[in-house]
Amino acid sequence: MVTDLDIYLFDLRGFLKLEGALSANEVAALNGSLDAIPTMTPGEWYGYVHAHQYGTTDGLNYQQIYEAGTPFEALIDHPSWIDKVRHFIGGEGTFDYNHGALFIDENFANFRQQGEAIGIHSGGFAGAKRNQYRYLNGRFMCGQVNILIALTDIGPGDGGTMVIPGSHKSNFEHPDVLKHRMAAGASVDGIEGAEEVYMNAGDALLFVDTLSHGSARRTNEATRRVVIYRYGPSYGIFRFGYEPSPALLERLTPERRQIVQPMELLDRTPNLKD
Ligand SMILES: O=C(O)CCC(=O)C(=O)O
Repeated sequence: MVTDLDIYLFDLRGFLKLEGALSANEVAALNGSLDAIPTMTPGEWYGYVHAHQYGTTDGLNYQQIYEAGTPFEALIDHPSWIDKVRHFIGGEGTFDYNHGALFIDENFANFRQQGEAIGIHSGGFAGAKRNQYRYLNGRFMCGQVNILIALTDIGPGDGGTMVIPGSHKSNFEHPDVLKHRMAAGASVDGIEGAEEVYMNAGDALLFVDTLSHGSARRTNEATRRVVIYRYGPSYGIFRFGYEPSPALLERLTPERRQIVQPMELLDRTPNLKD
C-alpha cells in the first residue's frame, strides 16, 4: 500500500527507507541461498547466475539472482514494496502499460569488501530517459525504481549506500562529484549534501534511479551484502542481455512471470511458409 507520506517523501527526496521490509527468516534464507553458490569470479556462471563487475573496485555482483532459488523469487513481487513500485512506475491506461505494468531489467546480489565503493552517479541533470523521474498530470511515470535490500547490517564503515536527497530533480551536477569523476580512485565520502543510509539486515531502500547515489567506501573487514532489483515499465529490455531460464519461467506464479517476462515472443515455426 502507498501512503500519502510515501508519496510526499518520494517526491521530495527521491527515496523511501522501508524498515523491516524482510523478516529475519527471509534474510536468513536469502543469505543461505547465496552461501550455497560456489564462489565465482567475474565471467563465471552458476546455472543462469552470472558473476559480474561494473568496475574493478565496487565489488562482485551475482547477476540474475532471481534464478538462485525461491527466496529470491519471492522478492520479485514482495508485498513490502510491490504496490509502491507499481505506483511510482505508473503508466496505467497508457501505451506504457501494454503488457502489464512492470519489468525487472537488472537483479543482482552485490558483495562489497574492505576498500571497495561505488562512485556517486546519476542525477536529474543528466536527463536520461531510462531512469527518469516523472510526475505528470497527477500521476507518477518514473523510468526506473530500484529496491536495494540489506542482507547484512550496514553501519559506519560498512560502505553504506549514499544518496543526495532531492537530486532526482537537480539541474546541475554536484561540483564535488564532477571532481571525483575526474580523479580516479578518489573517495566518494564527504560530499556535501550526500547522506549515507544505515540499514539493518532486512531493511530496504526504494529509490528512483535518477537520484544521485553511490556508496561510501567500506573500511570495515568482512563483506557487505545487498540485493538490488531494478523495475521499469513493461516494454523494457535486460540491461546486460540476460534472459530468464525456461525452468524459472515455468515455475513462477503468473504475477511474477509477467514481471520477469511481460511479453512472450511469438513463435513463427508452426506456420512457416518459407
Ligand atoms: O551499492 C550501493 O550501495 C549503491 C548501488 C548503486 O550504486 C546502484 O544501484 O546503482
